[in-house]
Amino acid sequence: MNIGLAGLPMSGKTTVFNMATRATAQVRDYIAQSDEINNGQIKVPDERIDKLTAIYKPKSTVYATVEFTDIPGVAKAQDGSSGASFAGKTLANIRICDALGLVIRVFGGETVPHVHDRVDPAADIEELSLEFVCADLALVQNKIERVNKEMKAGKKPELLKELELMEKLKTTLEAEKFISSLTLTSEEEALTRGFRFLTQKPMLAIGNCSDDQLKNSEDPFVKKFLTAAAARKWTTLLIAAKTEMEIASLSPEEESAFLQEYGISESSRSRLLHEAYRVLNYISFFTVGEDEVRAWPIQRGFNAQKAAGRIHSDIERGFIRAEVIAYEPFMTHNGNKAACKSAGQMRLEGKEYLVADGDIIEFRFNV
Ligand SMILES: Nc1nc2c(ncn2[C@@H]2O[C@H](COP(=O)(O)OP(=O)(O)OP(=O)(O)O)[C@@H](O)[C@H]2O)c(=O)[nH]1
Ligand SMILES: [Mg+2]
Repeated sequence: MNIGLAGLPMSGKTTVFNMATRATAQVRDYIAQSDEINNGQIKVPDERIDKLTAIYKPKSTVYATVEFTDIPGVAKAQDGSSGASFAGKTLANIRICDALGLVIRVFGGETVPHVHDRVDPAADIEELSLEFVCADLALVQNKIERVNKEMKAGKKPELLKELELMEKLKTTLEAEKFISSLTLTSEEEALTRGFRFLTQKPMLAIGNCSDDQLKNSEDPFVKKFLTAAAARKWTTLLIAAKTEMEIASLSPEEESAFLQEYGISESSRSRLLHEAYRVLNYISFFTVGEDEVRAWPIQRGFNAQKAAGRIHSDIERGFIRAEVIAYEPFMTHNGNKAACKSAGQMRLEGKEYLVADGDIIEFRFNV
């Protein structure tokens, strides 16, 4: 799962990236035209995995991971306009991500330049949204033209369906609404998949603010950010990225001591990861054993066979059944499978079983 950090230049994307991944990528203090992309993997903290590890003492423990991509806010420079509209390359980089963390500037502009020489989170959100809408609209219009051409060569019912869908998307986008605001049938959903529409992606709006703003819910910029993001129905997260980036350079022990001292229960990194997981509608199932305790991230709604495919395509192909124990009873029996089984807590599930968050699973398969 890949989360793209996108936003206007100088909104703090690289700072958020460093904070999230404990990396030390170069942040900037001037508006530049660079297309350097940063990538980083980060494990998703999960105390259930910690507890399972304590029981099994396995040779290795594997947490679920999330990949962050820091996409620079490269503007269209060629036409000399002062607008921050994205270059095609930036859009292409955003398009390949599974979800977007939109980094919106909420912090002040005294020392750090802003592309438009102002700090206005609501206007930035509108600018970004419009940018995404226009990019998707261009794809839709293109597709409509192509389908129309094909229809001339011979009407086909499936083309008609596609055309109807594209017209629906066009109307939505022309009203500056996101494709994600539409309720699509699973057939329509499948038809849109290949396009990787920007306005169809799960979005998390990250308001990058100062320490003071973080503590002050009455701050006008914070309010503006929250209102504008709510109007778009986005999940929001306020982060003081610069401070958090500095904290992220501490060792994990120093970090937790620091957080405790400041009365912060959860670091922003961990909040960011949890929110990302939620926005993406991801859950984890677990496999346990003396060799390995491991979390496997899957989208909610995966059936047992599809979930098996996360581990190996052979297990998916040769799927026979899944032995499933829910997390809670598993822990009540101290992680003892035999005890769970005799207590009637182990279920034998078939291919179509919908995997639940925290399921401990052992797959039986034959290839
Ligand atoms: N005061 C303050 N400054 C910040 C904050 N976050 C980032 N900055 C500063 O803003 C400048 C730009 O930060 P970056 O993280 O490089 O911004 P970016 O969005 O990656 O910029 P581009 O890659 O050029 O699009 C740097 O000088 C940061 O130190 C913040 O929360 N508060
Ligand atoms: Mg950057």
